[in-house]
Amino acid sequence: RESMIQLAEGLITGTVLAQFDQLYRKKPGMTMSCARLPQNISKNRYRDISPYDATRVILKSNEDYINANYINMEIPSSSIINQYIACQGPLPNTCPDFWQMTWEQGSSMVVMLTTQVERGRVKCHQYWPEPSGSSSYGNFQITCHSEEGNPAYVFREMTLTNLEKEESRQLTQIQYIAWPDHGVPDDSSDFLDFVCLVRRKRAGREEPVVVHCSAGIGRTGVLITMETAMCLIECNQPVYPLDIVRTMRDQRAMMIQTPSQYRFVCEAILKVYEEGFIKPLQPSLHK
Ligand code: PTR
Ligand code: PTR
Repeated sequence: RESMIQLAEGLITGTVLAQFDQLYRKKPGMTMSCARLPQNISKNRYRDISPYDATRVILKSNEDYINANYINMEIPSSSIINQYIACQGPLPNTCPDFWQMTWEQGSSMVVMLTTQVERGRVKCHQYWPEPSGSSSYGNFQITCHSEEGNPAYVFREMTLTNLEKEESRQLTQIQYIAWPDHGVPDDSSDFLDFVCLVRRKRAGREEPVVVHCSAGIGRTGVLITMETAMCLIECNQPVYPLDIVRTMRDQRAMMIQTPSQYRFVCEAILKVYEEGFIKPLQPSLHK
């Protein structure tokens, strides 16, 4: 309750945004050398977005590089640690790496927060086949069984097969489509519904959820912040959004890109707290 009053006041007086502006975008002392190796340059979508060496996801092959970081968000006074892999939207030449990572990390859920093309610019390569189709990406075959959705998001059910091991896994991909990069979602209720969906789908899974947008920092950071805040509210813990952002940036640089994204997520957190948005999941816990 205290932390929520602080947040509400901070939004009015502007201190919330001022603190966000002052926070480091990259944790001091963290290196990002692997991203700059000559053989890895073509595997980065953006020149200015690199993963920390210390927390990067390492592929189990000679060419072990992918632009992705582990992000672990611990919920104090509970046994919950929400695990994520935050990564860039796959490029044509990194689709096999993306599926290899997803396979090796045991993930069965991919959250996508971009569309393939925004304002005429390619933001993410389509790394899956059309519904009822199959495609191969290196050692992996993906079959897409179904696709359904509404104007805000799309659900796809897929099978991921490791062709070498002849093993398969079911995988769900949820794509949020109403959210341009550097911007905020068109509608905060749709967005909160979407985050609740991610939470429900995650329930009972230990493995990291793979989250990506185009660069894997702005929108990905907003989603992880929101899910973390929802968890904290459910567990009756104080919510300090700036601490959440710092914890994320200690694991992947630049998480949450713009002040307006930060403001959006802070307002959404207040909305969840005040309106009990997550009631269907955990009735009366935060009353
Ligand atoms: N620093 C960015 C760049 O590398 O060009 C600037 C940029 C701005 C990049 C916006 C992409 C942007 O997305 P869009 O043009 O689709 O808004
Ligand atoms: N060079 C780009 C820029 O600074 O605009 C990199 C970039 C692109 C950063 C997209 C963030 C972006 O948004 P998101 O992480 O939400 O895809």
